[in-house]
Amino acid sequence: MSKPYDLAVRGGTIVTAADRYRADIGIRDGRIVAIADEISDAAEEIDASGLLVLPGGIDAHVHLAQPTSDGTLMADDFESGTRSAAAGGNTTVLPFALQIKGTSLRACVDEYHAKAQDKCYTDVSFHLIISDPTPQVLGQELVALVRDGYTSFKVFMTYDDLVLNDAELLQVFEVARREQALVMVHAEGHDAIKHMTRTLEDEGKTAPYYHAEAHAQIAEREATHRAISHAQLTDVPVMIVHVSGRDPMEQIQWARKRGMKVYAETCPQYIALTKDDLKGLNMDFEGAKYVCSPPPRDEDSQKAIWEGLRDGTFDVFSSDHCPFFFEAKGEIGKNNKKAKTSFKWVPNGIPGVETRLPLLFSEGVSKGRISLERFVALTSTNPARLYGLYPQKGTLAVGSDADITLWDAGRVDTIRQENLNHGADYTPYEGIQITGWPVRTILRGNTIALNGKVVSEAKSGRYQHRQVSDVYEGVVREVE
Ligand code: DUC
Ligand code: ZN
Ligand code: ZN
Repeated sequence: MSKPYDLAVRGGTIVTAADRYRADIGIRDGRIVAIADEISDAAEEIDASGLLVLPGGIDAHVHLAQPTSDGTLMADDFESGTRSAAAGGNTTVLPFALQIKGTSLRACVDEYHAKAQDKCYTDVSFHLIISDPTPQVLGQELVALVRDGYTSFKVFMTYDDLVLNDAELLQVFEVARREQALVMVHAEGHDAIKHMTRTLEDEGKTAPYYHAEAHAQIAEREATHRAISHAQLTDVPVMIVHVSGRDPMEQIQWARKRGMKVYAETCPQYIALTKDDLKGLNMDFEGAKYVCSPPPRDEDSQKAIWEGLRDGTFDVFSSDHCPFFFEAKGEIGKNNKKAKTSFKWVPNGIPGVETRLPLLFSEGVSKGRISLERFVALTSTNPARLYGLYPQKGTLAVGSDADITLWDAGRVDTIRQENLNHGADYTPYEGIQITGWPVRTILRGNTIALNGKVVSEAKSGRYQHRQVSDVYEGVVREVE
């Protein structure tokens, strides 16, 4: 007679965003069907004794196989990017389907699906990027896409080929409110950055390090406030992504005190790097390895970010994985411009999907800065709630997908490029010692990664159509 469970995860300590307890998990047809003191009647068992049993990581901000304005190839496609994600303890990732200016949003989404088809080790779901909010896009395409389950989209306040002006931002926000989509905002002031870039170049300051000065925190603070003001005018919830330090955080706190629904994300680069990393070895091109936007700041900002991770200013901790080959950082393909002549040509972005969870676990949980429950909230439960995947994803409960990551809280190892699975040829986190590693990643009941390596032959990741974000229902935030 067949057994009641396909798989049992036995003997571990379950941790959710709300609690932790000792129990076994019973799984059938890819879902959790029982959580009990003892589950022994399974076709297969995984011994999790001595391990923590967490919901699979959800990385809500990654860039894979995304077209770039200068033709630079991203270092990860869906295959290598999701392999890397799985090895790093993730079961779902959310990359961006980017609208190329002058083209149909729907066509871009279809093309992006074609790139992902049969290539994914983890589950995936797409945010949209709106770069060209024409009446056709705002009135028809976006409305239909949100209704089809693309319930979040990103807008940019900088970059020549992506920036929306204030009138466009307001129009897009109106559509988001009407259709109940969550708007994600890249908040950096375009004109301020351009001005700073020109000034620095005129002074001969062209090394990668000056990227950090051009993308000043003041420009981020200003844009964050402007985005919040637009959200207030249009009465729409917003998510400020990749917040880098104290100044923009204060704007977010200012808005929340006034009852506004402003949500916030931060990333590993803002706890593990500073702008000094952009100096490289001696203000040389090595610094390009750390060029991302917003850039890493200083130690006071890192301190502020930790406060925000603890006190609930931040809802989500994502990687902003945006990988380029080091060589590509120095050589811009299509325009044949040499990035070595100015920081402004260096592609913005660094890899991090595989190291996000270990870095926050080690620097946060192992060092006593945040609790395990808060770790789960920031890296799995809140992303699931905010982006319409909960409770199918983001928790361990009867009825949820059996997306589970086992953690060895005592395992000590050092981040090394040679051990990573991403496509990039370097990691900005080389040499950082990590205490606490994901040792097994289980997607819908099947082990996809073991000890940092993908073990499943099948690329069994599925596309996830999403529900409306919980922000339209009410509460997301759980604060310690
Ligand atoms: N914004 C991102 O979200 N990722 C990489 C580059 C950028 O500007
Ligand atoms: Zn961005
Ligand atoms: Zn990003």
